[in-house]
Amino acid sequence: MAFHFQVITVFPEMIQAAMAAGVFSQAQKSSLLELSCINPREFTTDVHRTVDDRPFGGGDGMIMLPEPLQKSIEKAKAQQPKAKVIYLSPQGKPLTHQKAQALSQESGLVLLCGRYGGIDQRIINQFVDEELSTGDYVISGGELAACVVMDAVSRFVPGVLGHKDSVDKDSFAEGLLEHPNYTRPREYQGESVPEVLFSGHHKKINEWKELVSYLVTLQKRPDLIDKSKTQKTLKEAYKYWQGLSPQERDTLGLKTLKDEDFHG
Ligand code: 9D3
Repeated sequence: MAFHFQVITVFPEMIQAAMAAGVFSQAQKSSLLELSCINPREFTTDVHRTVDDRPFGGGDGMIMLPEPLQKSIEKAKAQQPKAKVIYLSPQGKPLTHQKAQALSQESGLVLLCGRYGGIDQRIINQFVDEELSTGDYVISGGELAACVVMDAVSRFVPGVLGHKDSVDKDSFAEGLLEHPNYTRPREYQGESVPEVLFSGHHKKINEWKELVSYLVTLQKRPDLIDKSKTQKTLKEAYKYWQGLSPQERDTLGLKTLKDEDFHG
């Protein structure tokens, strides 16, 4: 059975457009994934098809009415009784690699998108299993966040990624950022591809990738170093970095790594 994403949104065309390219779209065609949208406007009865109203007590922004949302959730649940209901909101926990992987173990998800100033709290209380955010910044609604969740989760659904692109090798699986990559030509604008990559010595190449990953992470996201369970020690990375020329450091993208970064 395909993993079924059901998105509740007043902008279904935004969802369909965003998911119409790349691996997600291919996986839909091969029936590994299913995507459907439910528009709360279907469940309005007035001529204006109203889905929102002013907040009680005043304040900026309109709030989405509970009834069209409840009916949308009930329609989704009628198709997938066991699916988790996730509300995309700035108040949610930020999505992580671990969370995306855990959600891929479900049989499907109902993703509820708010617009305007959010939704009536009673819908969250009565129907939402989990609240998720994409990060600590404001976007205009839940739709782009739902697309981010679907993209990240679907990568863990068996068969969605070709065997050539494995999720286990993704940088966040290891807790570190990825090493730099190079393709032809071997020399470009005065910069040469690191010699080790031509050695054909796969053990050596993998050790190099791990070391450079560690250094890139130390430079760009030192906060990740503490959380990662990498075997590579700070000392080993420092020794390797000290042996590099300024040109070699530039080519590895390590321009701004400083001696102090190893001692903090
Ligand atoms: C008007 C005051 N805003 C307080 C922060 C309320 C507000 C409600 C709804 C602000 C933005 C939104 C729309 N954003 C989302 O629905 C959203 C979101 C986000 O803004 N940031 C990160 N992740 C997400 S997931 C959904």
